[in-house]
Amino acid sequence: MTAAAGPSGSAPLGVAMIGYAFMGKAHSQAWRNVAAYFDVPTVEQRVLAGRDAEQVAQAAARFGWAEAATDWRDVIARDDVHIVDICAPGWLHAEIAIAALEAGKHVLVEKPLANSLTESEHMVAAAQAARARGVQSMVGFNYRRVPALAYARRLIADGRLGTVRQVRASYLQDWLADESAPMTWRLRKETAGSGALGDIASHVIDQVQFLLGDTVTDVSGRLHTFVERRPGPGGPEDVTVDDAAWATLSLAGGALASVEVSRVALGRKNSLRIEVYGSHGALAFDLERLNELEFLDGTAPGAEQGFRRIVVTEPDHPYVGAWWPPGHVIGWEHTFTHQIRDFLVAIRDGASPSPSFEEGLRVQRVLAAIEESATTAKAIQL
Ligand code: SOE
Repeated sequence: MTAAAGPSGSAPLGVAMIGYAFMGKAHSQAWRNVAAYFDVPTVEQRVLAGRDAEQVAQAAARFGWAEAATDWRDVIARDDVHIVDICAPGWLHAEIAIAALEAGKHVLVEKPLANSLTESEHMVAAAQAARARGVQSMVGFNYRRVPALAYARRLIADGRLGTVRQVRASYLQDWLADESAPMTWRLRKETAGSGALGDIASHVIDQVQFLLGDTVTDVSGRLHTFVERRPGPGGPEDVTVDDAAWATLSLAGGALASVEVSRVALGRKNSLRIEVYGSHGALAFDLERLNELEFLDGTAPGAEQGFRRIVVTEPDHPYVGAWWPPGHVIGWEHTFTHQIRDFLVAIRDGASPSPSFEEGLRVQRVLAAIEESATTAKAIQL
């Protein structure tokens, strides 16, 4: 076990990224631009790792990485690498994250934390041992860094909604609506762990717990696979994960949440919607209008009540003061820059970044309970 790797003096922190597909691309742009907008330690994008030598070299050149490598083990052994950002698929998270933490590297890992509870528990143990040596770790639930959602959390924490009673949350996509969409690693249980559940309900569950500052205690769930076979390279293959998932969640503070996620909701491309209803106010958010938050102040005179649209681009809204003047909107990719900003500030300050691996494990426990409830048709206590 190695103590936190750190550069000497004010030398830049060296970053390595493992994986260069969709999430690698999103994280790379954040590593490239974070220091231009936020006051963070200087970083250098030292090395990008992936299996295919030619493709990883091309991705490294395009995404701003100084070097490319084909073995992540060589990368985490390097003395000039202080941070490892894991954007590889979920079945690789545990092995890479644990090895990197043991080598003294700070670790950012894409969500969900892992594909199984056992792997997640091992990752938490490694993160706790590493934390004691000053080595930090974080899970990439990027929607926590949407300014409107971070602001919604602030309003809820400040009591502007009174007692939160009810949350309605959905995350709908349609990239699997077409029955001829081919098999991928995301549709096999052994590589993805689960389907829409782990991929997008994980975001929703994290968001519900984040917004309310609360934890799920009880779960009822249902899963469904609408398209059971899809074309593979050698002919049709069985889909072994869910296309859609539903759950009702009880939270320790007394609120109830409904969750609905799907990858076959025709016409919905990446639609994350969240509504929160309290005794004195309510909020609504829609990712397709991510600069906006609807807020209803239930204490206003009845004749004046109604949802008002807050454009979350004022300098005192979370994160946005670093970007453009009020009203100059930001996009989905900014959430990754904010995430890396928070991670780097925590590393600089020797603080534990959030969401921690423990918070990631809490989400995994809810996912596992939804699966168990779907199989047993019973509510599951956490
Ligand atoms: C695919 O469904 C996906 O890319 C998720 O894996 C991401 O976490 C989500 O932000 C967008 O959709």
